Amino acid sequence: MKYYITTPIYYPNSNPHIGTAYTTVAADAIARYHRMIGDEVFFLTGTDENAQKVFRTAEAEKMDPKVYVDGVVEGFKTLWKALDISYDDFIRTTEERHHAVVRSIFTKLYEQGDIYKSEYSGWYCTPCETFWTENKLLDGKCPNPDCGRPVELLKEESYFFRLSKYQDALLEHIRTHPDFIQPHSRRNEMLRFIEGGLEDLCVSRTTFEWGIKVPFDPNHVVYVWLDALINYISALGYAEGGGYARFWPADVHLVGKDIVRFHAVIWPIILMALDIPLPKVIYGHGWYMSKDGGKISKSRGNAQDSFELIRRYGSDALRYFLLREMQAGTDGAYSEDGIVERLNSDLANDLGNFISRSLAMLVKFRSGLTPAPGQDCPLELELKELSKEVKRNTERKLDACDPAGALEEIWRFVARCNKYVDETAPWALARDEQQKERLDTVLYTFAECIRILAVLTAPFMPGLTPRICCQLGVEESVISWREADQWGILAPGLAVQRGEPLFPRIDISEFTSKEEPETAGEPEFEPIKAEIAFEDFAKLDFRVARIISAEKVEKTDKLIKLEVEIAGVKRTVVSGIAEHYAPEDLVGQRVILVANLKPTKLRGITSQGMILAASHGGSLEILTVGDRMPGGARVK
Ligand code: ME8
Repeated sequence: MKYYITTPIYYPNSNPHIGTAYTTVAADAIARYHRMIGDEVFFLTGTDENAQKVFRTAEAEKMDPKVYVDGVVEGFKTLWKALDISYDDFIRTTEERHHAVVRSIFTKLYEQGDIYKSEYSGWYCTPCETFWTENKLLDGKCPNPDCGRPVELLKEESYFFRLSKYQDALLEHIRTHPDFIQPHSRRNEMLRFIEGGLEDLCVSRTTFEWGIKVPFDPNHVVYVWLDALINYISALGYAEGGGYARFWPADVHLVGKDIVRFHAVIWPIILMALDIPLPKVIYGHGWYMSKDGGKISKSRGNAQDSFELIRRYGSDALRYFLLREMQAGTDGAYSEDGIVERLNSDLANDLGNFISRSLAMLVKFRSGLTPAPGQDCPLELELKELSKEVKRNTERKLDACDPAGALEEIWRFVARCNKYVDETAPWALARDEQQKERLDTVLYTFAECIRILAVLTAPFMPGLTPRICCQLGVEESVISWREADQWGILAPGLAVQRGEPLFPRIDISEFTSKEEPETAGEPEFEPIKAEIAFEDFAKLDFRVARIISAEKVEKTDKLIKLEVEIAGVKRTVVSGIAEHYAPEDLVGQRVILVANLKPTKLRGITSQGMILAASHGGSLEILTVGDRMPGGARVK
């Protein structure tokens, strides 16, 4: 079977955050599950770069827009790597492969009369990249409940797309395909919206040049949503590409509830007009909300740095939290305390503890070798029954794009495993020679439960699988979804080992404590150097430099190679900060660079400048400025 799943392509006008991470991690878990059941999977993500708001942000940063988006896109890719996202393709809408498809589709729709030229007179919300008619505005502002920002008046010649012509066909499709828009509450919203009547959509702009030019009328650039939605087929090489023939239609477009309307109205109508099949499912999940009830978003400034969260809790625990806390059909509550709570209770207490105590007993009572089991008793039969039920339900939940529901099921099995340990009390069996065979059965069952848990958790926490396999003394090839409810898979005689705790408990105050550390043995300050003349100081040129990428210099402990941007120009700088910063924590930071220092070679790399850092008593902190300052700004 083939399986094609997509995330939205995100605007690279700011770095990714926990919200964008949620959709990507959820799509990743579903894609991984489908690979495990043997499907041929295509998992697509990417960035939506031709938006006016992206252009405006670059302009505000005084940067060439392409240089700007290149830097932000690197940040997306670095985060996806840190979160173990297994995408098969990353499409950028500035790529020619995408432009060519958009141009040909726009021309085709024009030639067949579905796009026509007229004049647009109305309002536009740039943050939402949405056209609004006067009567839809709320107090003269954007009516989107998450936005409410000022709109701009537009009066320009534009091309229009005949949405109205396809209104009835779309309604018919939604009514006859009950699973097309999910969850069903969103389907009902969409039906009501379409029944209210569709107006033709303005699909070109003339007041700026950033974007894809209309091929037969280059004063116009294609409206960003028309352009963006086409990514789902341009990435497959539409219309001739083998990927298109193999994978279209998509099985699921996973999106946030904010953009269901674009996917459930504009996208199907484009496809209908092109006479190609519609995607099978558009799933609109809820939002992660902060404690104060606002949506987590870059513009609200309430998004925590995802790299820092990964550094603190690990990619698996962050993935687990994100997937577990967003219940189907509702919004999810985001807080760092919430991550710690899930980590300490579900991961450390329930899962980690079961694995570590059962392995400890295998080590203690059977010298770490899995015994051959004897006869099953009702307790084992009950576990076996439950494993079948849990596997079935997990599959059902993942088919319904509900990773939280799937994890809830899996944790029913975790809870049962812990109860099994208490009920069988192996420590008591070990004291009775008559119970040797019973103890063998119980200990073997422990090992099988651990294997089953390694299988079931693999799509959600891919970093955990090899760690469990290592403790269990098996190759990763033993991780087979088909065998998640089969028993007797592990050969007796495996050498298990009790390794590091899989999820050490975390004390949140470690990260939130404001208390100063003990002051005993204060380090000494370096003496101040000899005076210099102002003219000497004035020779130094300090600039804000935005870090685009960072990587450790191979075979060194201290050096990091940075790519920085100053006034739209890239430079390489080698800095001795590797003992204090992980490379991924540096991307996106705006540091202070001594910009006119003579280049020097470090480990064969030419370093063009030096970044400033404060250091005292063995700790070091780089000097940074906030994002109001573009790369290239003078520091005096
Ligand atoms: O809308 N909680 O891009 P975008 C959960 N480029 N998910 C969230 C979230 C939150 N607080 N915040 C964002 C666009 N998301 C267009 C898409 S597709 C052809 C074009 C996720 O960068 C969620 O998936 O604004 C949402 O739909 C998406 O990020 C919006 O990303």
